[in-house]
Amino acid sequence: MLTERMKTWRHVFKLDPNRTLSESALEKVCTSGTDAVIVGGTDGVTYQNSRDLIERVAEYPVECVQEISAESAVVPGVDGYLIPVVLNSGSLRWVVEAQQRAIRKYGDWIPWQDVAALGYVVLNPESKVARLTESRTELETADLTAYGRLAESLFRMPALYVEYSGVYGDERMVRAARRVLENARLFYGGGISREDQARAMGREADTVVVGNLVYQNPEAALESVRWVKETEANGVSRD
Ligand code: 1GP
Repeated sequence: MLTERMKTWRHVFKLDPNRTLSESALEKVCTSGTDAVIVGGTDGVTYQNSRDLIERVAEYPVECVQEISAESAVVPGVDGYLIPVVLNSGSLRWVVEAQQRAIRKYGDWIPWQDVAALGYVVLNPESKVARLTESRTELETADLTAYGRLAESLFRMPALYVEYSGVYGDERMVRAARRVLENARLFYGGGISREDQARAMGREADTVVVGNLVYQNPEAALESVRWVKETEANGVSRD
């Protein structure tokens, strides 16, 4: 089950099919000791560029999952599929509509044991994903914790994803989400470029997602695996 395997993810890379990565950089990413590679992005994602990247990642022993942002880009035979549900979107399209359309199209072939929903809360108003999904990013900690409880206890989602895509986020927000989650996994992603950031979010989140850094500073991106994995998550002291 993908939801079971996700419980072992401490550090993951997110690779964008719409960006170029050399073979040697890809090899280093895939053999870095990261727990999984997520293939997905916000714009310019097509079936062709997704399949190309997934096939390249599949050459390595690392788990590869596709995050579905467009139903037309779904690649069969991947280890798993992550389905974003943008909880603070201003449009139903990103909460249930796109998902319903995709299930209507692929329903009979979906390997549900390898599918997991990610309950996103998008918090960087300048990010492409925030603009696309019309996310309501002006949130207080109480708003975020309510989304966390909604994701975990009402929708029974396996993960809450605190998404600051492109900028380093507010540690207080991530810590607040941490306190209310008991079963759902807490993903953090956004702007990690330095050791102190990787360790700080590694303390709050169960799973740390590193994206842009792979393209901006590949050596630091590789180091981020160790920074996160050496850090103990605060998960045990939830109150
Ligand atoms: C993006 O959360 C991921 O969806 C990672 O963010 O690209 O800013 O590292 P960055």
